Amino acid sequence: MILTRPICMDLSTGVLSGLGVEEVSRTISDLAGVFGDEQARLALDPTIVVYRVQSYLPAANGTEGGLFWGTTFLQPGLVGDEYFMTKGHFHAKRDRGEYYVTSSGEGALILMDEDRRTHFEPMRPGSVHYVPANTAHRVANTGASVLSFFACWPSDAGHDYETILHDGFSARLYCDNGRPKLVGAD
Ligand code: M6P
Ligand code: ZN
Repeated sequence: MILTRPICMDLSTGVLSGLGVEEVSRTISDLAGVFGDEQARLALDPTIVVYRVQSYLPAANGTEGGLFWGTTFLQPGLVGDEYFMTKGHFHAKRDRGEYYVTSSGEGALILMDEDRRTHFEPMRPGSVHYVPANTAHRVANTGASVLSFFACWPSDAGHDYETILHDGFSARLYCDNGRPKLVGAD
């Protein structure tokens, strides 16, 4: 028996609506240890919302074979010279991949493999990004407006934030004379 109902998505803004859509916000105060310049983070208003995630999780978390759907809305801004970005994670089940599709704005998908090799893919409306298994992923907003992107990931992937909080990515994306520059990559 099918127990789910369709939800709605505004294709231009990424906004999700309907029964079962959940939302979380990440403020400057939630992002301790994420940016390279902790003093610059502490100097900002802690209540600033850096990003919001709407998600539709029609299967129980951990279900093998199910899929989750979500939209992330990432504000433009800087912490020091580093672009506002998501926390970033590996999947707890490392062999699970994910798709990201940009709906609005400009950004960068930063990917790091398990050998700590980091690179980024520019994000623009319509760009489709495959996040392979065993790959940490985070998104930075490199533009002047909200960056929104859809994501689809397996319901048993899970989020491993601890590895990134502890070891970080091997490179950070800075604003260098108005342009993104990945610093620390091989
Ligand atoms: C995408 C998906 C979500 C993730 C969100 C924010 O929507 O990958 O699973 O939660 O981005 O990223 P993070 O959890 O790293 O803050
Ligand atoms: Zn993921």
